[in-house]
Amino acid sequence: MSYTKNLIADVISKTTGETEFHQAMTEVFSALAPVVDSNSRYQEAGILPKMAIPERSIVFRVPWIDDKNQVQVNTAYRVQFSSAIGPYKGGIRFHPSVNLSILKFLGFEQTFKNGLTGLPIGGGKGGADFDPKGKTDAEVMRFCQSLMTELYKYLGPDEDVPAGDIGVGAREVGYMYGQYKRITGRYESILTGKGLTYGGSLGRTEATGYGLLYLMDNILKGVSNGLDGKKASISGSGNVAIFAAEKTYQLGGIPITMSDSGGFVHDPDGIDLAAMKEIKFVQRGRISEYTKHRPNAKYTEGKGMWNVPCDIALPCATQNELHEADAKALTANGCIAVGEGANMPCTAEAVEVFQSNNVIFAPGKAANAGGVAVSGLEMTQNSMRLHWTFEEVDQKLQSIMAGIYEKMSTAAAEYNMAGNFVAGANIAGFKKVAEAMLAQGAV
Ligand code: NDP
Ligand code: 2IT
Repeated sequence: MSYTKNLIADVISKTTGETEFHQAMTEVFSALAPVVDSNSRYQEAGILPKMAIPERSIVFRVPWIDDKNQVQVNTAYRVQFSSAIGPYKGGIRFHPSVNLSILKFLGFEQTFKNGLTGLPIGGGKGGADFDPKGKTDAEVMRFCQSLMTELYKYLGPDEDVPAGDIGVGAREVGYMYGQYKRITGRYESILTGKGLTYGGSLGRTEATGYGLLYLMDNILKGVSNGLDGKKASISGSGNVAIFAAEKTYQLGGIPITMSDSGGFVHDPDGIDLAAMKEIKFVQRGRISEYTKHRPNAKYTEGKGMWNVPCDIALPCATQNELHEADAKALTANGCIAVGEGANMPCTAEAVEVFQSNNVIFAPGKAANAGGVAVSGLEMTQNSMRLHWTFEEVDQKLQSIMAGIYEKMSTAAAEYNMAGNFVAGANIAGFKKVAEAMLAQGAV
């Protein structure tokens, strides 16, 4: 067996049950085979075996009191994966499905993603199996405060800087930031995605969705007239999905579907974003309510969204939401490009279908890197104690996404895999982190 195949088998055997982590690690290490086979330095210094284990994982309980004065308790985690190129950086997720495997997969991906941005940020991820759905603001606040009462020990502007992810947005970041400040008495950049009144960056809210579309536009300009007139199917209706839809319109495309965990809407005239923002950001409601605003749109409960014909597919909800059968349906219906707004939304089998049918495929670690990139820019502004305009941030985001396109294209071509952005993104992200690890000493 080859070096990477052996290593993948070894990691899997030592991390039983961590299926999401196995999936992410197998994809990356498989893509790296030509790099490590042709460069003995990486093998000699044990770079890959080290990358497969987080520098540190913290697991802790979060007790809190609900509105009925009952004690509740959740499990929370912070996986500090890699500090090779900067302080640990990556979001916090609140979702009942959260476990160590999911956070290890996310922290592992984040390490290479952050490497691709060109910014000095390491990789990490955290979260809790807390379900914010149906909780009052006061309950969410008490949960966030209790979580930070433990987590603050491990954070610092030069140590670990979390941000939002599924179930964590401006409200939660605000409550966590307030508690950190209350405990430590320090006003410092230990979270990004902060509110604009207390150190947040303009453009961070929009950054992941906007960045995704900047990257897709860059790619599509090489093969057609960019996004102009293209119908986009977008899953999810959270932070990433809504701003992906907004930038789709701005670049001349038409978003026609969106979803949540209950079902999806298909609006052939184009999604009404004002209505969607009202339902999701103001009312924190369900997507089924959308047809009250748009009688011509159709709501379908459950799955099946990827059967709607579209030109480009942008999965922006969660991991493993787009399966082999979905990929076959999209391909049969003429979809020409897929961009992962979420982290690992396409299964390995789905990716294989896209690649073998020459559907352009932009993997999450490149396509959704705009969010963490602007988080990096928020850290920079906090250090400088100044504030850039929206236009300045957006300009930097565009050039970072153009840089990612360039890096993944060049790396793929270097290993005779031109157009394979999975290989290109993994190789380019890996080299950045691996070279830093080598330079800092073998052990
Ligand atoms: P939000 O919580 O704002 O939105 C998540 C959306 O996905 C909601 O519509 C939610 O529906 C849906 N969803 C979540 N879990 C599931 C599930 N198990 N099954 C079906 N639908 C689900 O999160 P974000 O938009 O911030 O994150 C979306 C994805 O993008 C995640 O993969 C995240 O890791 C990734 N990402 C986020 C970045 C950011 O800056 N926020 C940066 C880079 C990547 P419902 O409300 O019904 O649960
Ligand atoms: O997956 C991701 O890149 C994020 N959730 C954003 C992380 C960040 O630190 O902004």
